Amino acid sequence: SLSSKDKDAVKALWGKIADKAEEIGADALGRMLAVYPQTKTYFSHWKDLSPGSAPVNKHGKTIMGGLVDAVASIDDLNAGLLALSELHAFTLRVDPANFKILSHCILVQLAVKFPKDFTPEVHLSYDKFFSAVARALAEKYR
Ligand code: HNI
Repeated sequence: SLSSKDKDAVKALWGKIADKAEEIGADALGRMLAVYPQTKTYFSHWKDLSPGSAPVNKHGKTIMGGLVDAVASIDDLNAGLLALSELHAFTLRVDPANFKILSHCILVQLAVKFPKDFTPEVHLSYDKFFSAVARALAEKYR
């Protein structure tokens, strides 16, 4: 689980991420859809699923908003992400394996956008954070 050092590292870089959240979310989501085409099935009601399209950019921003809530509730992710977990489990029926895939795509963006800040230590803390977010999002599947 996340140590207080991990939480501090996540919060410290989050300030910078927030400034570029739209860009990061859009790129990560566009990459997920392009590189892991099985993830497209959940978004088949969108007109255009290609990277940079309007719905991809808009939903990238939405996902980052979900992560803003996650950072805010980092001390109790299960409670903070309860509604989102219910949505993804019962309504959207997203295979939880895909949480890892999207998390990875976001990590790539952090590494690219913040090469100096994204030290091995910060990388590890963010990796743990995304694992905890994925666990919390999958909580309602059990
Ligand atoms: Ni996800 C909707 C956050 C992973 C498929 N998703 C949302 C919303 C948020 C959100 C916020 C909007 C909720 C609302 O309308 O109240 N999703 C997150 C976060 C992660 C994540 C924080 C992981 C880091 N979602 C995924 C994954 C998939 C996914 C991995 C599928 C591969 N999400 C969806 C779909 C919707 C969605 C589908 C509805 C989109 C729409 O516009 O119809």
